[in-house]
Amino acid sequence: MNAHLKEKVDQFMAQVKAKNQGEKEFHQAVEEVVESLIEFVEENPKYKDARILERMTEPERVIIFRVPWLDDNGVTQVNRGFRIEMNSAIGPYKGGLRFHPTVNLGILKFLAFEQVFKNSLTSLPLGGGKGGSDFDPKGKSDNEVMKFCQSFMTELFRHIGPDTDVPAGDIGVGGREIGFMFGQYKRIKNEFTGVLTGKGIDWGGSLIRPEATGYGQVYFADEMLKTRNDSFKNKICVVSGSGNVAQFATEKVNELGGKVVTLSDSSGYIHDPAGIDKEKLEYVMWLKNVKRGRIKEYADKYGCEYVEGKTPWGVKCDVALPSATENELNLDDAKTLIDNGCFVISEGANMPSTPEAVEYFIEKKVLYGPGKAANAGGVATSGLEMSQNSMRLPWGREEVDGRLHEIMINIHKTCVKYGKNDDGTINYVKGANIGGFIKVADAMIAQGLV
Ligand code: NDP
Ligand code: 2IT
Repeated sequence: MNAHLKEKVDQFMAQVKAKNQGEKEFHQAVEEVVESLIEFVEENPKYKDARILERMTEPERVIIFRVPWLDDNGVTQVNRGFRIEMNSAIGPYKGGLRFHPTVNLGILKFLAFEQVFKNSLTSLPLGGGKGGSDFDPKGKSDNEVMKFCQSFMTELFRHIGPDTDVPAGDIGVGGREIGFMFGQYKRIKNEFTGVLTGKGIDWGGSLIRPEATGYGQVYFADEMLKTRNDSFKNKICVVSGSGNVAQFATEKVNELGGKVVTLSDSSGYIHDPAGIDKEKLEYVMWLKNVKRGRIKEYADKYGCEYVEGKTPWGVKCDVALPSATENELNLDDAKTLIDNGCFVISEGANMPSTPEAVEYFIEKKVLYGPGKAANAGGVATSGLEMSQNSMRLPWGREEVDGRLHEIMINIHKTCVKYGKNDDGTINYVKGANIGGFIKVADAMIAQGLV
């Protein structure tokens, strides 16, 4: 970037930081996008004159509320609830809810900001939002989780709706939590509508929604591999996390002939050089979704290595699939991965790589698919769930999976269109940011000063 553009970015970021103090993940997400877009915006005065970047970095609405609930000992607990309604230029606000003790305003604003670009890339009519709470589901009984979810929805219900804002899952929010929240919404409103996605299959959910983020992440990686006439066949893959995204990324890698050798949680990682096959993955799903245990138990059961307190990036691989959380992969990890021969990174998590790691991947010209492109399959399939809810007509598994696959192929095409370098390599970060921006920006201009 030349000095003039760098100065523009610095000026813009100084304002963002002054207005959003202490929200470091939000600053990080905005800076990456603005660095990608500044040249494009400078070259297209309509965006500059309408101050689109200034408007896109200001949420349309932020809701913060108290969530009181009674634990199993009859003791009153108080958590904080949030919903960031970031941008509704191209559709109702759409994005997940995260329940994790680290949740705060800055984290949710970064996630909501990323969501706007991601949702635009899906080509479906979805605006961007995100929400959640600092509630920690770990160690809570089903009854406590239900009490919390009911209290959370008792306030959230008045701000959402099938044509207004449609939340879904994220970290700490899966089928169980969506069920409790949907039940409470329906009870308060006396309406059975598609107000949440990720619902159970017998009550308005879509087939393939649970699988969609991990499957999409692997479909995207597969498209990147194809640009080098390569495939997943016999590729060694390192996956972080062991939740929803990691589980179904592993399933799809196995289907495409690759081998996943690691999984992790916030305590450490397991390394199974023999590969996490179908049967072992079934055990992981039971361990994490039913027993709600720790990944260490996998190593105890299958007699493989468990490394406490570390991320898996030191394990030699061809493909890395970060699928746990933000900033889980730093510059040292990026160097280690590439030194070990890794040449594909497809992000299932949101912003898992630090800015220095991203810069290194781009400099080394490896196949690096940023989260807002690579993990868009989840929200895209949520969009398909909304369509089915509106029609009151469910699609079959193959129909949904086929649409998901096609959407991921098209997102890859968009990244190529806007991110192709002069030497023919692809900067997927630039491609995703410009590709996601244009539709939202043009819609904002068409709708006037809103
Ligand atoms: P889950 O709650 O199902 O799983 C999260 C996994 O990540 C767990 O293994 C968890 O370990 C680990 N993890 C969470 N926080 C941390 C942390 N601070 N440090 C280390 N490990 C951590 O969530 P999902 O699989 O749904 O989400 C994973 C990522 O994918 C997130 O970044 C999310 O935003 C993103 N994403 C999710 C989508 C979806 O459809 N679910 C769609 C698009 C992106 P532990 O159990 O120890 O906490
Ligand atoms: O980060 C994400 O895209 C999600 N957590 C999924 C959002 C959704 O509405 O399905």
